[in-house]
Amino acid sequence: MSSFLFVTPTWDAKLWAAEMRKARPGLDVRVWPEMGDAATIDYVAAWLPPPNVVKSLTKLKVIFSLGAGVDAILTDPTLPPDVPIVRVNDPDLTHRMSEWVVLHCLWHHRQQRRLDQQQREGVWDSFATHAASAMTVGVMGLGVMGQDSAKKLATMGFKVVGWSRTQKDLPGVTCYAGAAGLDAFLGQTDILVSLLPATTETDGILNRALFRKLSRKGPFGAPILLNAGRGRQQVEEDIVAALDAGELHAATLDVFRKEPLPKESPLWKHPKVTITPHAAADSEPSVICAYVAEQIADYEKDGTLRNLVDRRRGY
Ligand code: NDP
Ligand code: OXD
Repeated sequence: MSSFLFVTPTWDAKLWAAEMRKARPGLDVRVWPEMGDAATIDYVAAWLPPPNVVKSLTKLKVIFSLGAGVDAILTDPTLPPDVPIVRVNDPDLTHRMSEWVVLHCLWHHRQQRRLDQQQREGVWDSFATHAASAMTVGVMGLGVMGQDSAKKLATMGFKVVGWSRTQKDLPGVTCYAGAAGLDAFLGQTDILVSLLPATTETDGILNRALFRKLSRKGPFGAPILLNAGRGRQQVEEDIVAALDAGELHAATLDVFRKEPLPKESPLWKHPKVTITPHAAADSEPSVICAYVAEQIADYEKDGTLRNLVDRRRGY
């Protein structure tokens, strides 16, 4: 019988363990810190593991990230270097993210904040609106999440451009890649959506200098920012300053440098900011456990693992 350990100090690991037992009956599922003999554990699923815990599992075969993002695992400096890391790539998570992206693009495009204000004030003003095709949405990160969002945004009628590390070819999406393609991508973008992973290269990429390169030809005269990638990508003081200076029209932020977002952050009460609490794409325990169970079954059959993390790239 194989053994499996959850190491999730900030999540409800007992709930996850119950789902894992349902997904793979017969698996010996344990929850850190009550892990028994560390040398008997074959698999670990982790989110923000404390240092030396994963390292202590001397017979470990696979590390599973409980999220699509792996920064919460790679921050452990004591991680054993040779154990493969598998991340989540599941349609349920992807579709949830696309819902968030499409919702917030439409929310800004259809000026819902203004309509809510009008309702509060009892004002009937059917102001002129514009077609989705008047806006270009620029998706940073054309991986699993970015590609699905880009496709759905194009279906809604938005013009869509995308940017990634390596060149992509996607129907209906003009694709740019790398440092050489960044300015051309930004220059067309009226709504910037970040679905990038947190890496040393993407740290702080959403800053004021970048915002100044975005298009000002859209219907609102200034660009809109959406970030559901990771908070480390955004310079929060720059977002506030750019909004106050009219260099950004509005922002929807799901991720923050510090989570939960501290009470004193000016983002909470900023009139041009919409906040969601790292909930763009919720990890549904039953779905993620079924995905992990399937990977274990394939691995135990013939050694196959899918959606492996490239540690050097950082995602
Ligand atoms: P993928 O690994 O499939 O895609 C990442 C994309 O980012 C790839 O297209 C990659 O380019 C691109 N990229 C990485 N580094 C750079 C760079 N330096 N310059 C340009 N492009 C770059 O990840 P997913 O789509 O599955 O997920 C993306 C991120 O979304 C996760 O890492 C996580 O941080 C976040 N996330 C947030 C959630 C939330 O609820 N807020 C939920 C789930 C995920 P290339 O294809 O060329 O390698
Ligand atoms: C993820 C997340 O990476 O929930 O899956 O942020």
